[in-house]
Amino acid sequence: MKKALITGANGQDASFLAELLLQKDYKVYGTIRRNSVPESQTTRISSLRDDNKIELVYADLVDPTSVDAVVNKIQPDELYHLAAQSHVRISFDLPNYTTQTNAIGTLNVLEAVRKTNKQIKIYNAASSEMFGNSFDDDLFQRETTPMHPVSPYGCSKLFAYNLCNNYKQAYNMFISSGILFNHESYRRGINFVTNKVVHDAVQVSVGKKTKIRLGNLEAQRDWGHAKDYVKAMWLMLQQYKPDNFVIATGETHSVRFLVEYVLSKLNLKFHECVEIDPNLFRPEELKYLKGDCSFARKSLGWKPEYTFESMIDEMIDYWCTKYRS
Ligand code: G4F
Repeated sequence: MKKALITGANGQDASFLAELLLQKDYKVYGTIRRNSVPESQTTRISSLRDDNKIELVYADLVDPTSVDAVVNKIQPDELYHLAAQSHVRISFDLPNYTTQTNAIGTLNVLEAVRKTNKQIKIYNAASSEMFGNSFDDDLFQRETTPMHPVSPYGCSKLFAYNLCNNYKQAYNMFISSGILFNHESYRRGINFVTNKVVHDAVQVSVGKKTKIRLGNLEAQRDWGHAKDYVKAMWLMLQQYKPDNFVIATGETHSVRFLVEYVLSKLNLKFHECVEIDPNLFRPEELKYLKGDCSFARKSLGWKPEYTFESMIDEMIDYWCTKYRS
């Protein structure tokens, strides 16, 4: 039985990945941090936890002794490094914490593996936020597009990405980074724009709320489904040699389009319920993302199954079931 260790076990991606790995008969371990409200700490994996399908261990990325201890104790075949401070807007409020967690935290993971067993295969969660406002002449971002991040989050992820490339070469380690574009689902935190719009719009439709407060509506994103994207993570670690892969849909939509789509599905009027809140704008904004995942399609045989519409429709159904029953 293969052993997988997932850092950041309660995240959206970790929950889908754990389910996938369990279907594939892995023994799955996940790290969680100490939290003053433990009862909300494992909400996304509560069913896996209740059935003892996932084993949780305490570790904090910024505490290297804890990371070393966990890697040493579990000796996984595959390590999926997903834990991060993943909110871009919040990274401007918590730049030091974001950098410590995402950049130095990744260093701590790499060092733990290097010292324990260099045969452990590592998946590193990189991000399209690393590109910043940079794209190729054909308006796509791909593995070779220059990276000029525009947020503390993006900078921290680029540090981690470069470090992974360095450790791969210097120590001959198996480290693959997935440059994942935005990926969503009903399990997304409701302070990310897709789930916020759907959640709040459903609340407006049932009279629990009157307004949806939003920031920049003109930003464009390439939104895919997290369930599709965790399949790509697993495929990356089944290859003969490590590499870095853009994972995206190749379609882009503005936040405005997302809002209009959701409101039309719920028969709500834009001018009646959307309010712009200047506090939700970022000091610097990444304006446009559209990923070319040809390399992943060709070498991993990966492609997204969900469309933008089927993903958002699933999210609408989820929140309608919750609030209308
Ligand atoms: O949903 P978002 O917060 O996602 P963002 O910033 O693109 O980052 C996500 O994707 C990255 C991949 O590129 C990940 F690495 C990262 O961890 C995260 O998962 O915002 C999307 C867009 C932005 O342009 C933002 O300015 O929506 C705009 N927006 C407008 N109003 C809003 C809001 N974003 C949020 N979170 N909340 C708003 O009210």
